Amino acid sequence: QQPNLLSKFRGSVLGGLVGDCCGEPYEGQVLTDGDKAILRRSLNQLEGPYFKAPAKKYTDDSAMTRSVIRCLIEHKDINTKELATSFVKEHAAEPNRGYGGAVVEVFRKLLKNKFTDIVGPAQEQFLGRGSYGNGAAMRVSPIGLFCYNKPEKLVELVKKSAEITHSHSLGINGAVLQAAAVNICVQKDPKTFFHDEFLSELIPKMQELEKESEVPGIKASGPNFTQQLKEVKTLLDSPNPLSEDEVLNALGHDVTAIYSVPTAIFIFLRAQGPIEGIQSENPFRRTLEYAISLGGDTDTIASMACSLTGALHGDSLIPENLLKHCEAHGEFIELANKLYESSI
Ligand code: R7I
Ligand code: MG
Ligand code: MG
Ligand code: MG
Repeated sequence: QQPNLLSKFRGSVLGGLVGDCCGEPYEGQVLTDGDKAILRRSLNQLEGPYFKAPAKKYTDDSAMTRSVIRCLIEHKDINTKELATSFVKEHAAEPNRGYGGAVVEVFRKLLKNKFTDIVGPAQEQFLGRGSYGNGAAMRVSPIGLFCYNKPEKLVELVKKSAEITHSHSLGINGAVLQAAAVNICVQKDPKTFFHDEFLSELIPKMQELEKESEVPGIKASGPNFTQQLKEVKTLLDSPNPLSEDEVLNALGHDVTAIYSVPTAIFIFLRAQGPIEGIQSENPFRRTLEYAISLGGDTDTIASMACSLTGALHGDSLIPENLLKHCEAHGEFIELANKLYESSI
């Protein structure tokens, strides 16, 4: 039967955690065939009979996602001052979670201005253009869940959550894209799920959004999310087997939002069917293994992709023992339950 709503919330939140924890050791790498074989064996082991091992550590992706979830639980809204304070506190307590290279400067300035100006520091990043990193997108999936019955609030809540660290339109719109994708997944029945239908809901939303963020009179240079989603569709509809190079040339896999969020969506969609070279029958496992095997920003891309598969299928596809190997999994189960309570 259709996974219930609570299961979808848990699937998405825990999927995000598992992707982050399992992707972390590979962040920034390009995987050889040998590395991929090791990855497969390691995931098989983690999914198999439970054994004692040091927990797989989460990174900034999950630390910041947790702050977003707590804020939604407490305020049923994004309170930017509280969320900014929570980001800064988390970072101060555990600065070595792998935060983005530039975002720590925002935290420093927020502390210095004592949270009197929440958005100014982000606006000063990169010579006043703002960051187009994927940091706003990597933490935003819970907003897609929270808005399952109030989709009209999604863009506003995402923008408020993003602007604390990211003011570049690509950084913000990438976050809207990830949240909107989660939001659609929550509504869908996995048994009748088709990528065409999913993309034909998502593409017009991004088209509308990107029209708004165009600066009048100035033609946007460089790709936008609408174009990248069309690339996703072209790749998925290709009659020929896809090479990794084709995927990476079209979509990328780096720490920028434009070259990682569409990639995560592509991985999620492709993993709904069999993928050459990946043996699992489980779409969640295929999402996780495929995301990491593509290399690059593996913790973030796996986290975003797995939170989509989790939102579609619910938590029943997440291997129980694999989850148990992830740091703070119990806490994230509780947070998912409470987020569900506060959303309905
Ligand atoms: O976006 P952000 O929080 O980083 C998230 C990434 C994820 O992969 C996490 O797992 C973690 O590893 O970091 O942090 P930012 O520092 O704002 O952006 C990340 C990086 O994107 C920056 O350090 C830059 O390398 C790049 N970047 C830019 N480069 C040039 N010009 C972002 N914006 C710009 C830019 O405007
Ligand atoms: Mg990280
Ligand atoms: Mg970051
Ligand atoms: Mg990352």
